[in-house]
Amino acid sequence: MSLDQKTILALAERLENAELQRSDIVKITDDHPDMDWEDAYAIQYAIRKRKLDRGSKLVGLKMGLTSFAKIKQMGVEEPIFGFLVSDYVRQDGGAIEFDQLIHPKVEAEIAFVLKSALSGPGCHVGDVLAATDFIVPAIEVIDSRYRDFKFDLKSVVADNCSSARFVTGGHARKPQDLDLRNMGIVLEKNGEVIATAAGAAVLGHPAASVAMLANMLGKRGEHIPAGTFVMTGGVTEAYAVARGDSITARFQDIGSVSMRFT
Ligand code: OOG
Ligand code: MG
Repeated sequence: MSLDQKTILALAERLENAELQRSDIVKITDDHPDMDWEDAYAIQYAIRKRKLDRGSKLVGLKMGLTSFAKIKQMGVEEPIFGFLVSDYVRQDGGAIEFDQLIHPKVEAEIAFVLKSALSGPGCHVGDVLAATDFIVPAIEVIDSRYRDFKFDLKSVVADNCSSARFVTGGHARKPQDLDLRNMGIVLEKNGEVIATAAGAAVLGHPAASVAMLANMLGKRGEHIPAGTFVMTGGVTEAYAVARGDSITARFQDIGSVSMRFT
């Protein structure tokens, strides 16, 4: 840790205010260039505590920057994780209030719901498949609190990995009934295809993303509890949306999810 507790809490407040007041800020490493990974996650956990203390419910976890498309788009090289709270949840086919967001982008993601807990180190794809209750499709709306989505890894970790909204739905399937590596995904905006991908876009196998999450949490003395909903990261690059846009993501074998920006 290079930052003291007071600074961690102040940065958490600054970032969460940027989210709640919909006003972007410059990346926090500009003021704190010596900030380390522990500081970055400490700020994220402080934002999580602020939300839970206010009555929000923790509803899942997410991995970010797990596909080559995302890594290339953002110019950063390592997967990261964040949390999902009830405030982010919207219904499948439902409205996303554009005015509550700064500069939203959408990404299609394969999500897992676990029936048993997972812990690292050494967690692998086999463990994840054995612990998975079912797989569902998701669309995540990311909305970096940083001006023009410009950040480095530590800044984006502190900002809860740009998390803003998500929708899940489709139809749940057991992992043994699916070919997760070859699962085709089509992302559409206003009825037009804007991106396509396969499950293997995420770390070679989307379950590898959940395993990596268990291993990253293991280093912190934490685990993924049974019942957790986990989004494994955007399979394609993220696409900017405007008010009035409709987004649909179609996933082979597990159905589709959609949202519209109003
Ligand atoms: C960071 C969020 C990454 C994903 O799925 O890769 C993420 C960002 O690109 O702003 O949610
Ligand atoms: Mg994402």
